Amino acid sequence: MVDRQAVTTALAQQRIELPSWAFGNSGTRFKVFTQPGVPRDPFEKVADAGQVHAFTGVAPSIALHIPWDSVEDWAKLGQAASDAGISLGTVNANVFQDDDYKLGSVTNPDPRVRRKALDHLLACVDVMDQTGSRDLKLWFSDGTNYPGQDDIRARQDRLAEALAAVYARLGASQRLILEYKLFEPAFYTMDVPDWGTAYAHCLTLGEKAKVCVDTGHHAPGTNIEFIVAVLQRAGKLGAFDFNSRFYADDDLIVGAADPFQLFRILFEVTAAGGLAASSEITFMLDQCHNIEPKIPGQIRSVMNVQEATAKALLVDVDALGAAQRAGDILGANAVLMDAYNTDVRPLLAELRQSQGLDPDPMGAYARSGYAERIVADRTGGQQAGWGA
Ligand code: PSV
Ligand code: MN
Ligand code: MN
Repeated sequence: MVDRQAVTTALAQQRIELPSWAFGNSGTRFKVFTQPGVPRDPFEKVADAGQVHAFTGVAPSIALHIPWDSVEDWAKLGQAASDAGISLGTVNANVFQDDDYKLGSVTNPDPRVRRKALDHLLACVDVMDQTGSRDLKLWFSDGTNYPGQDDIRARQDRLAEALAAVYARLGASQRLILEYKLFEPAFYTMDVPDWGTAYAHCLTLGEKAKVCVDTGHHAPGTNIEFIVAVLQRAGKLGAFDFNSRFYADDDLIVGAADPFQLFRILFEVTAAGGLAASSEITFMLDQCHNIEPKIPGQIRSVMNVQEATAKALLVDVDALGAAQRAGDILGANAVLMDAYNTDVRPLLAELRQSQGLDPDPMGAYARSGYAERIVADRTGGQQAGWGA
């Protein structure tokens, strides 16, 4: 039997972190479509993220990308976040935008470029000291395009050296979260292409190093929930970058392309206690809203994660375990599918009402007038980061 009260409590405690870059203009390499009212600076991104939390109640922090979100006075940005009802979260480093990084950042054959990249990563930890952020999320665009272009093993050595230097700089409660990606921008080898490579580096580094699973960073057909289960079992699942993909790293709204996959992932997480108060998994979105409005896009994303989580929590794990032990393949599968096929929207609407929120976050935001206000107040909105 599923304990409904426990499900509601777990859902009420869920925390989803929003990416600052979701609020800025974004696009593909073909075109960035600008939208009226988008934030002109990090303060306005924080304000917009606060709206998502105000209407969903489960998105109380915003991840920053440095230098896209760099400000003179971090305390002031922290204050703006707290005024908006949220806090500053994960710091994402950026060692992929400078011309210097053509042949890589921390794995670049040129020691000068490697030093520059490492200095940026260390500067990000300085930022974390000021923002109170726990996590430094590292994604490297480093890799090669052609066989023979560089020495694969030497690049791993350079990567290990840089990671060790960053790890040594972390404070007692800070963590290094290493993100992997199969391909793009490098097309022959990425230096951190998969969870195995990320896991191996994190294992060498130590307890404070964990892996980030970006759901868009795998080959089509990859069983992501298996990766999640293995990492979580090893105590190495640090964070998610949630998004949807139809083809590659599409960064579309999470749960839009394959809600069943999202459910399967979240079932592995919840079944292994990943939603418990003691869990240290950060549930972050990593998305871009190229053509749809951004704040509603984020609200929808948060709701999609909530719905998949609710379904995952509704799995009758006792019945599932009994069926598994009995070798009842179809019975076990039916237990899982029963939960997945449950309409959890009424349950979530009730939960919101019990928290003093509108049961319909999308409608409530649309009625709030915030969208019209920012269009009137803000001119010349900022690009999310790419090409800015
Ligand atoms: C890279 O594709 C990535 O997923 C990393 O998380 C980056 O930091 C993020 O996208 C934003 O560019
Ligand atoms: Mn990502
Ligand atoms: Mn990505």
